[in-house]
Amino acid sequence: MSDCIFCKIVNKEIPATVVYESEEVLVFMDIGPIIKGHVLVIPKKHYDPVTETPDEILAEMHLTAKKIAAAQMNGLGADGVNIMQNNGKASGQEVEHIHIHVIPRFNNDGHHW
Ligand code: DGP
Repeated sequence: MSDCIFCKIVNKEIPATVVYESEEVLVFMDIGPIIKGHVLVIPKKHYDPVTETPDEILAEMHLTAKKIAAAQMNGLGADGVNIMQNNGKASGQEVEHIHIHVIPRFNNDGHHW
């Protein structure tokens, strides 16, 4: 989609700090991290919301989120990880290109939802 900010990141029309990439998905640092290390997993192809996203894409996104979570816990030393995905303005979704937030959490990091 031409006016989608995440499609622009996929197409390298705007910069992002990419940390992982496969044929189907891209993982990059969130521009406004809740905690240092907060990343987003997106499909390279535009889908939204979750109910319109093919099962195989959701599977790849979630398996990628699992890999990132392992890296955050084993590499970054996170004590826990939030994995979340918003759908619709009522849920807090701002960017209408499906994405999974993967957020490392640390004991007493001070963040409360
Ligand atoms: P959500 O509220 O679930 O739609 O989350 C959207 C996230 O996308 C939010 O945490 C901030 C992030 N974001 C928005 N615009 C950009 C951008 O241009 N670059 C990057 N890296 N992240 C962005």
